[in-house]
Amino acid sequence: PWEYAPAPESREIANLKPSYRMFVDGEFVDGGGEPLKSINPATEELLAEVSSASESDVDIAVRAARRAFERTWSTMPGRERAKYLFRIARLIQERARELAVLESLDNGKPIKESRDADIPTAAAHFFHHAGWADKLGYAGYGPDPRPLGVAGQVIPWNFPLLMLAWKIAPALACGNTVVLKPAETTPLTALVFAEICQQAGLPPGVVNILPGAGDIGAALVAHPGVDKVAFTGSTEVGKQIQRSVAGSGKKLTLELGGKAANIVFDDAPLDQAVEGIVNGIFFNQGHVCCAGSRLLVQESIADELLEKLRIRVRTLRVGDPLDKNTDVGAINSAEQLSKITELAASGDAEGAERWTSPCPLPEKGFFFSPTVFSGVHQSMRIAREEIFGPVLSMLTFRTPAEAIAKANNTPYGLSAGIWTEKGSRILWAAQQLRAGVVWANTFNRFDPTAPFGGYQESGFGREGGRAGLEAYLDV
Ligand code: TXE
Repeated sequence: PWEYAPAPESREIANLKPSYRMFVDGEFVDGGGEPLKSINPATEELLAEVSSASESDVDIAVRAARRAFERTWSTMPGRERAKYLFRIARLIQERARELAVLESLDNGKPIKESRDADIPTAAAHFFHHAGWADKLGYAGYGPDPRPLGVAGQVIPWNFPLLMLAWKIAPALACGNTVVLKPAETTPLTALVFAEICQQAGLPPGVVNILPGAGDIGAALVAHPGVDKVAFTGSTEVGKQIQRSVAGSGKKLTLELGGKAANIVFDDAPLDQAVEGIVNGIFFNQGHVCCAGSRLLVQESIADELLEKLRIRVRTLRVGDPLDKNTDVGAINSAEQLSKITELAASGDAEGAERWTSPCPLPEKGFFFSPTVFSGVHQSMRIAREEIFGPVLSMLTFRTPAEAIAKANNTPYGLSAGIWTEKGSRILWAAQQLRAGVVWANTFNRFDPTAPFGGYQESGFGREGGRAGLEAYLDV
């Protein structure tokens, strides 16, 4: 086993403090809620105490955001707003190492992912939207699209800083102000982002960060001073939020769960497909809303592909998130670990064949072995429910039409993948698949210029690109 031996300097690099405060109206202040304890999921050690908001803090923050909207941010020319966004992007780059280590400590994700994916993509999001701030008249929404007002934003724990960037960058570019609630298990990088806002000289109240649990998220989205609600998280909470804002006139976007199909045809380049399958389900421990959690393989190549896949998964190193060679880090919380364990057990009970990676797991911390289920049928829970962990369910198909029918047999519709040499089949499948994103001969690729979002119970609205601006403009 790779023993977890956190380099003492990791806390220093992350500039970890024993306690963090919430950020309201340009100041770090104590909240009226019960403080949160942020745990390192790889060691179960306490990282920091984080002051959390009460309902009256939500009110104070929304009022601060309203004042900032009316007095400074919405009346400022777009080219001036752009300068702040560029500054924020540059500061994320300058503090990238600190942010990456802190993200891995707080979330459990491998450092190579926070270093190469989360933090640079968050910076890219601010660069991209800085470029829009003075060009909104060319976005295709008329010459003078207006901001909506105060955005109440609630984000999950799987990509803490990146989800913040997806939410805050477009909101600010369009002239809105923000009150954002990070997830209760991963508030730390959001509070470093608040420092970055101060460093960038952002006017007070434009960005407010309120750590707290679900009740604070509920109070935020229900607050009458909020004009726009943006949520990423579970489908269950998304439905509650949709009910809560119904009839209020608030604009709403929801980015919820998924159960994506990754479809491999018999003419696919198999070694390349194996890399895409592994990346599709084991990236970020499978805590990815668009994870390729259902592998659909053409029957004639199923045995060969499964063998290649097992050989590849054997090489994945599971363990210390701060080790640069780690491929699969820690599960974010004990709750998520028990959800994954329970769903995987249902796969055994329903007759699927479980194969797990032989890589030993660290003794402490929340870890789950990379797992591949074969012999999976569509009726099984592991084929229908979002597991949100490193668990792949393999099904087979005979014809392209059957592949599409199985891929679409889900209440979700966030993403899909297709592996084939045939360009015509890619175009056909992309039209047939009910998914917001379809990747061809690749998986889990993100870019701020590309709109991301779902169909059906995966939510509605798009984030990124020109389409993403629509959520923050009165067009
Ligand atoms: O999600 P929640 P959880 C899925 C995934 C996972 C499951 C449960 O399947 O296993 O959801 O995760 C805040 N009003 N996804 O329990 O509860 C909460 O504080 C307003 C998919 O963590 O939805 C947090 O900030 N806000 C997903 C955020 O919502 C509320 C990412 C997400 O937490 C609230 C995460 C309420 N009533 C989980 N209750 C994705 N789409 O990527 C909670 N929150």
